[in-house]
Amino acid sequence: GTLGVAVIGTGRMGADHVRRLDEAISGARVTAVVDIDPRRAEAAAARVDGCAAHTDPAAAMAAAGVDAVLIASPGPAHEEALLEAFARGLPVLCEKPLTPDSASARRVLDAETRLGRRLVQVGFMRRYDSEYQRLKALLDAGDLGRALMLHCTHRNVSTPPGYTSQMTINDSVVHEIDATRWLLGEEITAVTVLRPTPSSGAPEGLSDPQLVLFETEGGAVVDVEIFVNCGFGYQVRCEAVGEHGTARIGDAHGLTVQAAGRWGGEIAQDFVTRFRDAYDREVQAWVDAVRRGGTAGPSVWDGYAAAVVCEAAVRAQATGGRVPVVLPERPALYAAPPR
Ligand code: ISE
Repeated sequence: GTLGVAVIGTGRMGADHVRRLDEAISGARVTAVVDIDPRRAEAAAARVDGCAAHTDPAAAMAAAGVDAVLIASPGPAHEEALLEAFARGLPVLCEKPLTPDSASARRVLDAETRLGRRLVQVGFMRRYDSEYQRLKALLDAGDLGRALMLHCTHRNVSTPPGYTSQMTINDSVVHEIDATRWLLGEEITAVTVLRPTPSSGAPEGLSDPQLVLFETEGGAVVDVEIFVNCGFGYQVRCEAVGEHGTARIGDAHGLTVQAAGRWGGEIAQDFVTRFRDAYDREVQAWVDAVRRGGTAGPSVWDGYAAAVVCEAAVRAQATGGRVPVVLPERPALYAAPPR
């Protein structure tokens, strides 16, 4: 039957997911929404027929007609919601980051391991972007030989008030952490962060841009330019350098116009636009897997590993040095590819 989904958190991503589930996804229906702000919850619920508004995640999960949970609240609220969903055996799509630090991510990992079955897909949506998927297929096919380096660019127009240098890692670079692990099929083993003199367009106290370097198990090196107040657009690019050639995605050459002696195109202004298709495919894949009784996509292990790398990166940022990443052994639950 149709999957009844409770959406927890109706901020920017949560509200977009409510709209997505309502308009673009087949096989699911939003039956409940939750927000600590009752007016915001009511406003989101009013958009969907038969959708109830709640302020308490546990009450929403206990409500009739709720078969699965989409967590889109701020990161610090994720752990409690995840543990509540585990207690009820409800499948979850959890927006990134899984949790804000490795200790809490570890508690979630241990809880799911004790449960003995995977209930969570983590919202690393780049894995569902068609360009990323083509790059991954090309690397897996081996035509470029072994991947030696990735050059990544991650730019945002501007940051909201309160955005800190640590958030550039935990909220933004976390995507390159997951993309690196996924594209190369290897864990990250060390992180270094370089901080050029900040742009005059950056808010006081924010290190922007930064250059983040990862080393991987197989000896690949990855550089990430993170520039979150670039002012001109939202850009995510990745070039893989292999032994026999290179491949590059994210140039957004969908449409170029040549007129009046110039050529050019548009640059997206935000991630909701740039990754719209990826979000659609991500949520549809989740709904399909859950309706088949399974789980798919990035796991709690992926969310945990990303949290450990983020912590190392924040330390590297503060010390200016190279910080090794130490991961425990991957539990058997996460060894096999999910159904
Ligand atoms: C935001 O939270 C995201 O997840 C976006 O994908 C990322 O590009 C942006 O920098 C983050 O703030």
